[in-house]
Amino acid sequence: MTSTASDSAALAAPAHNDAAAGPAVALTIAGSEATGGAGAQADLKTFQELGVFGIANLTCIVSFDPQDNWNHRFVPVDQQVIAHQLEATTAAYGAASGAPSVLDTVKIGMLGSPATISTVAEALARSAFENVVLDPVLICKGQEPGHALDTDQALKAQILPLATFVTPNHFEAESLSGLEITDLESLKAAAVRIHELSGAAVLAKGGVRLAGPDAVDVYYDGETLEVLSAPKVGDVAVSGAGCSLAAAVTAELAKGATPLEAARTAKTFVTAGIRNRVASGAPFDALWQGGPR
Ligand code: PXL
Repeated sequence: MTSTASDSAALAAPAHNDAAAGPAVALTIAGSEATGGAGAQADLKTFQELGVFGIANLTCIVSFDPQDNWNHRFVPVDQQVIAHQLEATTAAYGAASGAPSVLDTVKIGMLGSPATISTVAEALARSAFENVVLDPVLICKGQEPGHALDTDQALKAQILPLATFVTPNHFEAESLSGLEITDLESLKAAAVRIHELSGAAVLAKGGVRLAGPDAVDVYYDGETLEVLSAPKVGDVAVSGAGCSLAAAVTAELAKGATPLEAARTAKTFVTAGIRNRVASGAPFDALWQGGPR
């Protein structure tokens, strides 16, 4: 089935929350991005905005360097500390607590090193998450390329097979699929290929990278292929758009939405956040998660 959805779809209210049981709960395993545009900060703001109790376990701390073209200064969190955060979170909210598990949905953002990928993969293997949303952050501006290659390979080998939903951007979709993406047809082919490789639902983002008046993304889950399209807002990517899109998918899945519903709501959420973006002294604006309000 092929269809086209526009951003006119209303944002879903957090209808899946059970008032007696409290809000849905979601975990993000992600890096801190100090200026608040991207990373765990964007994820938590998105969760809150969509009515989901958010938890962040930090993998690294990224501080842009205004003296060096805003490249990323990247500091990993100690492996033991990452493992401890995951232990605390799954003990408190997961099946390990003895109480009914309320945490069955996790988002994975920037991991940043092969060591962190192994630590997270081991923790995920011990837990039974129903929804594992992977934002396959492959490149961090300013990272040493050899190091980034190791990280890419480890992510593909150890985390991609665990994912139930993947949200690659243009560059990441080319890297994961091995295909060159120049237009909507090649974006569709890449989404299909990444599904075949991972078994996950795929939301491949063309964003501002494909020519034309619209920001076009492709959803594919093995049965349904849907093009999600919204008029472009400017030609420059906005900080936090990718993180917020994947976080919105995560929040919706945590509330019980289907993957396709989650993708549609996330697209609408991010489009509104880009329209209402926040300018700063950095050369890129940041998405405002309160945009739909
Ligand atoms: O937008 C990708 C991203 C994810 N996570 C962290 C980041 C960035 C980009 O800056 O810093 C921590």
